[in-house]
Amino acid sequence: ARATVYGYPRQGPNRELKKAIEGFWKGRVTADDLARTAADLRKANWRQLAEAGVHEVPTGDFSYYDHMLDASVMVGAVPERHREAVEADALDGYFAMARGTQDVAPLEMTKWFDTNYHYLVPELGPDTVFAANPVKQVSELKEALALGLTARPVLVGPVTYLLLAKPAPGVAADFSPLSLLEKLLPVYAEVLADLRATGAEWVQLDEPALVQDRTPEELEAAAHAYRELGRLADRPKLLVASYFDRLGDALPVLAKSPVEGLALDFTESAAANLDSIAATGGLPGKRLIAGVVNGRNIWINDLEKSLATLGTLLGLADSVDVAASCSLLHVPLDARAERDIDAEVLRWLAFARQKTAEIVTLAKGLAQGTDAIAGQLAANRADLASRAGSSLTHDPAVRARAAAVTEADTHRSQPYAQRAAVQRDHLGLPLLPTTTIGSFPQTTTLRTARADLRAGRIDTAAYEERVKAEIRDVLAFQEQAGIDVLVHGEPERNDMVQYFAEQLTGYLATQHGWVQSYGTRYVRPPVLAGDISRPEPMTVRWTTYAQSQTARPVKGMLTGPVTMLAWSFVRDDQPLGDTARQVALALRDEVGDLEAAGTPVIQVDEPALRETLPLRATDRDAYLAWATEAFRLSTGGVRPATQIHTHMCYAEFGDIVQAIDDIDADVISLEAARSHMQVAHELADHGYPREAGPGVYDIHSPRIPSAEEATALLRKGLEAIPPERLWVNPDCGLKTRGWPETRASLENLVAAARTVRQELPDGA
Ligand code: THG
Ligand code: ZN
Repeated sequence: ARATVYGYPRQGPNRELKKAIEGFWKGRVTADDLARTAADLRKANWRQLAEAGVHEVPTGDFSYYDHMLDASVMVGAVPERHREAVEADALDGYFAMARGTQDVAPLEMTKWFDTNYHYLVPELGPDTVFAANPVKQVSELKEALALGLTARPVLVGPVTYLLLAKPAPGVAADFSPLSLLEKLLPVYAEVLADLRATGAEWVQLDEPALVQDRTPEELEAAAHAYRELGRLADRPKLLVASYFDRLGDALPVLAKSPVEGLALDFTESAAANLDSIAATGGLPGKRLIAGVVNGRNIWINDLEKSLATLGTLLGLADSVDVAASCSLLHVPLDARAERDIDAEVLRWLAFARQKTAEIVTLAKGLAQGTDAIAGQLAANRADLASRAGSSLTHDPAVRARAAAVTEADTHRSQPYAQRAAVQRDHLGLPLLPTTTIGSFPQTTTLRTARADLRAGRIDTAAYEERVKAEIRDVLAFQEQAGIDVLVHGEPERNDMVQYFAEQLTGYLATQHGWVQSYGTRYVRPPVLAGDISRPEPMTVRWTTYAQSQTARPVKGMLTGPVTMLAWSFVRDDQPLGDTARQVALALRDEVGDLEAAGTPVIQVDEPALRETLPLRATDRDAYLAWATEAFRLSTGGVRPATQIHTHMCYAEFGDIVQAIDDIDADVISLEAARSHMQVAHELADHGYPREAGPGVYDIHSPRIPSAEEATALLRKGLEAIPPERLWVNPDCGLKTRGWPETRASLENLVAAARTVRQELPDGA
């Protein structure tokens, strides 16, 4: 048995890659210096893997921005609008595709399966002409071979590449990129031949799209693709990798194909994948790579359990190698870099470096027997016992409270129609009330103040004075602009998950735990490590301070339980629904305290509700059941007069309209400006009975929408949602925007609301 990985964090121990690329964009780093930094990082990663005992290192997984974008470049799928830039300069053209330029839009970005990584969506059409461009893959393979290592190039597989693509602008929406398979395969054949010629014995083709529900036609396309690639005379051995879920119906397809190896996820889907392998009569003659170490969470492996799985697999394939379930791109680099995490708790955590060591240990145990790894097994057993027995992971009070939750706790005391009338009287808002999503621009003054506080240059009192001054400014602007429901602007928050994680018991924050979100942007997901409780109110001071400064209603702002889970590393020792319930109860306390302090409107944001939807349709109902229950539990305890808002973004909502209904929020604001109010119609078609604010200002762009534009969008919104139930708001929070465009845009938004109010029959 050999140890291997599919991919490694790209950024470097101090995010050197981010700094070099952003420096290049600003003209402060030359293309040569960027290339040197990148090559040094790749070399350091390979050395680290090899020294840890990995037998076969990945190449081609590295990226300046995104591996799907790299795949588009490799097959020559450059959109028409970027061709000039790419021909003028390959690197500038690459970044033009990623980020756009003054004149051309970038490729669209979307989430990579159910991870927090985002990829750039290939744009294809019937006229797309593919052409092989293997230079990046070939040169990175040469670099690794030059170090004397055994290396396996990793490519996005042709089927996944096409299944994740979308019709280019101007191409019919029903165009199926998969229809291009016949044209794409010769390009892959050429790349494979070049990699073989360069010295690759094996090449890995990643096909994670095959773990999603696939039609018989799509499975036939996969069978065809690997029959054709298998038939090539001049090629390396092929390893088809799947991850993030079970292969299901795709497993027999790949098992019967001529590829020499398969890689499967044996973490959460171990039982299902084992059954499928047994049901197809094993994988005789094939190399199996068993992903037994979770590649997308940060807990140490249960080595004995993994060895048992590996032992079962031994008889089912020609050879069994050990890996993480997916690329280690999705976890931070090194847990040993953390200085603020308790030493006992640190032993429960495995980031990329620690996972690599686990993979090597398991491969050794499988090859030489458990005696060869007796020391590691004993240490692992002790660390697992420490975690299982810790008071952090088992707080009896939290558990008792979660167990005592009743059905009634998850429902408002009055049905929507009744409480809506109470809220109308209580709030006295005009028709088409205006509001914002929550955050206002995070000024440099604020960031400086936070840095000064951390560095001890100012004390807490001085910092809080600056936050209060900012709140006063934000309120004064909103009053002057004529906004109806105000927010305090969230100047005290760094990140909408981290801010709460830092204040909840049971949650750990990391110092260096960066994970790539997209391009050069990284997040540090906090760790849901133990039972969650709220030692004291988290937001009440700021919200009540804001309310004390204005006569208009101020909205309290919280992050919902599902998003807290989605943007954190979650516990693997209890069902997600249990963790969600604990977080929901902590939030319920906060909601109750806000209400008691006189907050008339409370918003609980769930931007991630759609993104955590399971990949397989059969798993979705169970997810939506606990997710919607957690939201209702966090908000269900308030009086009828208290208005609960929520906000969702980053997603197409069509397939979760029922869940949006089931969370029973009184008002929802949604991203809609770019989809021209389509979401308003989706809600209306569903018969959504509550109030909604489809965004009329696209905050993802520095463009200022004119009052006329916002007016037109509102009129469109009114075609779907009646005036008693339509709110007027931007698409999303304003923290990434500057003040000048925020000011102008919100003034236009209020003007639009006033214009459209006048057009209403009763001239409100
Ligand atoms: N918070 C968290 N997770 C998220 C988002 C978030 N996941 C989904 C989505 N939003 C991802 N979007 C972004 C947007 C900006 C940045 C990262 C992810 C970003 N990061 C800074 C950087 O890399 O320079 C670092 C931020 C920091 O210092 O914490 O700009 O909103 N949790
Ligand atoms: Zn948003």
